[in-house]
Amino acid sequence: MRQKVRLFYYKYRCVFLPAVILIWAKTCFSYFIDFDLGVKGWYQHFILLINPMAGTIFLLALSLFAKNAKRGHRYLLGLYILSTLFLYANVLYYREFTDFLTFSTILGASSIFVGGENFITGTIALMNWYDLFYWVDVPFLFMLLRKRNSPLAEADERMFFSKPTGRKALICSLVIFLINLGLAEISRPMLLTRTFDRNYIVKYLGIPAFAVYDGVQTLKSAAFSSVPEKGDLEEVLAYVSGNHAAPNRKMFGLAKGRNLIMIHMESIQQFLIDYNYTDNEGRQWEVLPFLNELYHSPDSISFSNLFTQVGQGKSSDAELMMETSLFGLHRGAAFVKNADNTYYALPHILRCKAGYTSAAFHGNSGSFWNRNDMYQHLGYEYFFDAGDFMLTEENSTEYGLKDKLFFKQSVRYFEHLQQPFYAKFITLSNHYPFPYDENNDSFPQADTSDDSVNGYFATSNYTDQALEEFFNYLKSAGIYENSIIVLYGDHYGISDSRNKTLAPLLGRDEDSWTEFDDAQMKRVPLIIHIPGYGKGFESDIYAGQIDVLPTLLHLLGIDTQPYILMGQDLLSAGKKEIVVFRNGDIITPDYSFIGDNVYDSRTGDMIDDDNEVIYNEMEVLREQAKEQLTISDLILETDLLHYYQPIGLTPVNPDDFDYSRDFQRLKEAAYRAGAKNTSIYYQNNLLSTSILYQTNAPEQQSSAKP
Ligand code: GP9
Ligand code: MN
Repeated sequence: MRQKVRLFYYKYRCVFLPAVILIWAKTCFSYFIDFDLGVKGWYQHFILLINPMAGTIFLLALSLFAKNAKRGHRYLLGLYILSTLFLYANVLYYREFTDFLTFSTILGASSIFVGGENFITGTIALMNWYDLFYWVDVPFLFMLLRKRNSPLAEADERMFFSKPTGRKALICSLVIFLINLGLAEISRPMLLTRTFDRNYIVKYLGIPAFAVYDGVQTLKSAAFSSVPEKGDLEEVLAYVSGNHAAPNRKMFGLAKGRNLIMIHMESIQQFLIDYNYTDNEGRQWEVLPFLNELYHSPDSISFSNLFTQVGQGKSSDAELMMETSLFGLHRGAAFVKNADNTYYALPHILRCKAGYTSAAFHGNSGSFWNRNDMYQHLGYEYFFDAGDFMLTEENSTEYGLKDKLFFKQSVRYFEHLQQPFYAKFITLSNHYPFPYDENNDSFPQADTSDDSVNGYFATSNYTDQALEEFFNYLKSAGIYENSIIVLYGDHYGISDSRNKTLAPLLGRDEDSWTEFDDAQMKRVPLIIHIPGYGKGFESDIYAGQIDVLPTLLHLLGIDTQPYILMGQDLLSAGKKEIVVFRNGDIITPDYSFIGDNVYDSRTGDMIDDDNEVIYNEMEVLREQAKEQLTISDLILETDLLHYYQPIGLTPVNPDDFDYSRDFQRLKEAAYRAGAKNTSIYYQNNLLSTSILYQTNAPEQQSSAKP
């Protein structure tokens, strides 16, 4: 027997097989350590273990076709490093986004990672010490392949690096893939045709197969994305009119004619509302004292069950939903992929229907998420980005100007807007990895094993302080009373993979934490603050960001019937209580359909899967959700709004807005208005109101560019 083994070894020793085994082992390591794929039972575990095989053999087998072993070894090493790099990039991406890399994300990366510095520091923050495991074998393989006269190299020369072996390896990978696919189909029928969730494809077929699948999908959408087919517009219009929820008469026009100030609060989650952090000495720290007061104010309509529905486009998806009532894409970001589409968005509707001036303010570079392009198409007349502010090393973070300075420096431009205006402010200090800021350390760091969880409360509190300062300014400059101020959290700060670390701080046991709990964490605050209203309330309606636009338009007295919107007015009696996530999961006040499982929304208990009545009922709702997502995708992918002009609106002309001349254009508008000038600056007798702005920011000596 020993002899036989020896003979076998001498005959088949080669570099190819250990290379395959090592990549397989690293992938399995990542499945268990880094990715949370929701694998259940021995059958799914078995599939998980075999799924990296086919793709790995296929890729590395390409090196076997080389002319000779020497060249083949070089190719093998190259492909080996490529596989490792691809796996590792997915690991890092997953740690932040709980998702896998897609071609669209990779292609759109330049707009996300402007300024290499953001990218490098953000990436380093995602690394762990045990990541060495992903790379430690590469130098060994390199050394092994350099030894040209080793027995391994000799065997490779003799029989492995040849076309017939290459062909055999490819066939072998194909057979393994078919077996893998067959086993996967048994566990999850129509895996490739039906799924909305990337997790499933990786769980059943592995990362390389997912990359191929995603590549095919991307090519398909590139090839078929141009124009709507006959009947598409009718289908969409029929859906929209069937989905329309008539406005609540008592609320319609409640804020008519007021300035609209929208505040996009980076990474603020609903669980922070009324939350106190308790430190090791037992002291309580209220994270959001100002927002809590605002949330419970009699002038506020606040929502306790409003969920973020963003996809890979994160912040930009939240903006898209808030301003167009369309969902982000299944893959990539519409802000990047569909920036040149026609939109009838909030700034444009307000301009056409009620003469509003519109401006967006953000302390990061305008190219991030391709905002400078997209905003023109959304109809923003002005966009003040990092280039319009004074950024110093001291007053900015990785993503741009710190919130307190951002609001303060914005005033210089803000006060020149003609009223009524729609102004949007996007905060950024509370962005992952929530770094400790020694200049702003009035709130303690939490004490868990994860630095980003530890910093989250302090950076959220910093944003809260910045908001309070901004509100104080609005009051002292006389803008507050005549405005409606809308604040929303854009998406999670603490990603699913970190929720278990957070659990004890929420009084929860990390071991009992489930995917249902992850879904609950997708609640974000929405506060509609109408100074002087006095009849505010907290609504517990189940809804999502997609529903905000029709709500706001109705409050501003604008009929939404002519528009193509996916959401429904949150204040309407006809609002359906269903939250649709981008991956097709749904939540209703009664049940939550997360992945393959249905949960009781009130208790979090999983419903037995032999309870056909509930499963069938939820399956029907999921189909409806899927229809809504498909309609929204169709609109974006075919640029459908280009073929539909709602009554009372003309299409946006993006070339009207030259953001490089914002300040001059503001002054030109003031000049044109003459005595009818309605800007705050004009009303303040041509004196800047900046002087009224009080901030305790230690970095405040920096000021806006003249
Ligand atoms: C930065 C910002 C962050 O400009 O809006 O976007 P996100 O990473 O949250 O999608
Ligand atoms: Mn964001």
